[in-house]
Amino acid sequence: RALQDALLDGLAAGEVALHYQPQIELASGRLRGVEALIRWNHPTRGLLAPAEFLPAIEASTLATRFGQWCLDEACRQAAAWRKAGLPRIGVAVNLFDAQIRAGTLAEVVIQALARHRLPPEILELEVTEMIALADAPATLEPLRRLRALGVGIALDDFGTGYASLSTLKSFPLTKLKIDRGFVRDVLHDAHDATIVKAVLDIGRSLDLIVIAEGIETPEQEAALMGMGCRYAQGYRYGRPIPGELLGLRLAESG
Ligand code: G
Ligand code: G
Ligand code: MN
Ligand code: NA
Repeated sequence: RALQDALLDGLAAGEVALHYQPQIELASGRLRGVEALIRWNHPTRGLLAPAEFLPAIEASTLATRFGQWCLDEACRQAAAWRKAGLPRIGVAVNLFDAQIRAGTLAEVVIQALARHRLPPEILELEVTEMIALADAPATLEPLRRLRALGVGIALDDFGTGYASLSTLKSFPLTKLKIDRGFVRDVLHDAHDATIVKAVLDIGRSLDLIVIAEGIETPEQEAALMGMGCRYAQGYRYGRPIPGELLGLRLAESG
């Protein structure tokens, strides 16, 4: 309760922010998109990562409120980059499970896009396997509707949960994100390498984009490229940074 009150106060006081992590097209090295990641500039404790406060949001009615804020803030930032004439990139926003269960997701997303005059194609929603598993009509309908408008749908941390291949087929997906747990030891662990190859195969078969998360070294990058992976995200290409700084990087990337 205390943490939740503090979070609401922090949100009202402008202490909550989104940072943006680059997503790269490996062949060209170009910045193609960013993932928005929530941060809390706590007045006394400093910059807090999601692990320290996200559980308090997920376990409460705050999820729809913060989820809506994230969508609006990411759209505001994307519109600001566009107005500044910067190269056009996609913006991925993580969803809370509760945002989908709330039943208003499609309206919330459509309104955020309209408010900032953005085409649906620039937005991507990241969902977890837990969401994808609950393949109830109430979950699928809003995502299908958004997908039909052109919004991208990425399955986050793929491989760590229980999404079945038939779920993948019926779910309105555009992208698989290979969990960084499989990327970390891909050079030394034959099982991890096999899993990464399998995900890339599934992506090819189902016509989904596959992006590897957590790439930190040139060796990991080379291994993933050798397996046919075309997109990557990780500290090798940049940590999550504030929107103004990401804008400077976009300007340099011309
Ligand atoms: O950088 P990192 O510590 O930023 O993020 C940890 C986890 O927190 C991510 O895996 C992601 O699932 C979750 N997360 C980060 N930002 C958001 C957000 O804005 N909304 C939701 N729902 N989850 C987020
Ligand atoms: O939504 P998701 O769970 O995928 O959030 C990504 C998380 O992974 C964030 O916490 C982000 O800071 C973290 N992350 C991104 N790139 C790297 C990386 O190269 N190495 C490590 N260790 N963590 C990363
Ligand atoms: Mn994510
Ligand atoms: Na992830």
